[in-house]
Amino acid sequence: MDLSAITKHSALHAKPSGLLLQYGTAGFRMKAEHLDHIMFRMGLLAVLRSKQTKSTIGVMVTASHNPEEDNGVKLVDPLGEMLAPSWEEHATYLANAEEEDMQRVLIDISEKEAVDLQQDAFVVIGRDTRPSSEKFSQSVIDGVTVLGGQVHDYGLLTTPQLHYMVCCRNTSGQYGMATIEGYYQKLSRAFVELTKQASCSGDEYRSLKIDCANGIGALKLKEMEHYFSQGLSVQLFNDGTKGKLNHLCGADFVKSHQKPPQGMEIKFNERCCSFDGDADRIVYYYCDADGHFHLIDGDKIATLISSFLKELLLEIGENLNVGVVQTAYANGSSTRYLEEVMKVPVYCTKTGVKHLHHKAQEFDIGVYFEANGHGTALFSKAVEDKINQLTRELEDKKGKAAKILRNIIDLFNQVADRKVISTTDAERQAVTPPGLQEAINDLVKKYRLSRAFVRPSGTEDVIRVYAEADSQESADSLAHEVSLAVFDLAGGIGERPQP
Ligand code: G16
Repeated sequence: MDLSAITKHSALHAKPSGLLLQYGTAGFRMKAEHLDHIMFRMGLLAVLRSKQTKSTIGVMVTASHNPEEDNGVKLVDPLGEMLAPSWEEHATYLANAEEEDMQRVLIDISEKEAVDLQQDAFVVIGRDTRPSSEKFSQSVIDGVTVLGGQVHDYGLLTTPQLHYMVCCRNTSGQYGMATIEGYYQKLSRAFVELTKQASCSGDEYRSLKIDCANGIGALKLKEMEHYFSQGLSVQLFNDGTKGKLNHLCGADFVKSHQKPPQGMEIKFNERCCSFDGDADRIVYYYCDADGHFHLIDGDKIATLISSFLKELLLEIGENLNVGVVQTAYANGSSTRYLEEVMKVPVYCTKTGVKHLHHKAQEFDIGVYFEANGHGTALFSKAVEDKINQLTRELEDKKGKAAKILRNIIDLFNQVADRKVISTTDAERQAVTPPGLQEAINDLVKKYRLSRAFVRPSGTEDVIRVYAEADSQESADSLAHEVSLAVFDLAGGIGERPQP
């Protein structure tokens, strides 16, 4: 390692003094103006991780659902999964090192993780459409090159596309071609095949209105559209030509306001969906004949996917171990339905795709979704091999079900001072400050079929309050009462929460 070069380059990406940041739910996130040093340092860290794993590592520059002024960065591990927890700690350690300690911290991490510094390193980079993202990618590249790593900059990419590229490169192309073309071809082929096998064929089933959150999803869908046009015609909204990223649109807005995004009129029977800023969340919705809005969020998507998979498995006569993983945000009735009607075991983990993904890997088929629309289904290698074999052996209805499963496997991209409040039990119980959980318990008792919890966000400087009850009115009122309890007991700042 050329330590003097690191010191010199690091000074060009100097850390604002006193700024302490933590690798959170999805990497580092905050106002873009404070992040340049983090980008450079994550370039350095990606090189160490690449040397240690002898694999390609991904770096994604994005702040996803956060406002346009924010930015962020996350590292992607060799099989397209989120960074390993011990390396998240190293990321925080390196992010907070003072300039004069940079060399020592890098050596420290290398020693702890037995990194062979002579090993080659390769890092791939993607970025979203935020105004600050291009410059930040350059800072990541500076970090990678100063440590002697090689870089491939994919430029503008969605987060799932970057995960895909990393996985392809580390499986010598077995998962697919590590190009944007390869991504479009793999997914579109599986999708078009599936639509050919589908029993419903009317035009209304083959058109979709898509709210792209004024983000990268719009650019990528425009590139991809002609690959799948045989199976689906799409109409794009909030495509970034005028509105601001994630402003009054996108999956987070639609999910939390339970209404359509700005700029999209929905007629009865039209199918609609929203992405978030880096296109790794999706929620669907429609309006019924009375004009009422209906949301198909992550909970419902997980239920639909697992029911469909169970039907197909029944058809081919395979009794596989299917499990669903949710977070505390999952609506209680979706959990009850899955467990009691579908007879599928349901597990609850902490918020963050990394936690759900990890748990889902324990099953033959693990379906995981956060209510906010992040998720996928994971198929174990043994199941994938079995389904490939059945696709060749089975005929008629069974053969058709096996082929549908085969295409589903290809279609699902499988890769995949608020701290005053601390939580336990997969974030469903507040441990501190004292008295808060008791106050929430008392409030919950006042409403029928209700549940509520609070947790510090890992991506924004806010406390999230979740409430459910037997009517919208009761849920809103419970949420308000819980936010007042948080405000009073956890030292809220600014105005008291309004109903
Ligand atoms: C990220 C994570 C998600 C998480 C969300 C909100 O999503 O990847 O797993 O649900 O943040 O997290 P929190 O409630 O801790 O702020 P995204 O789409 O912003 O990358």
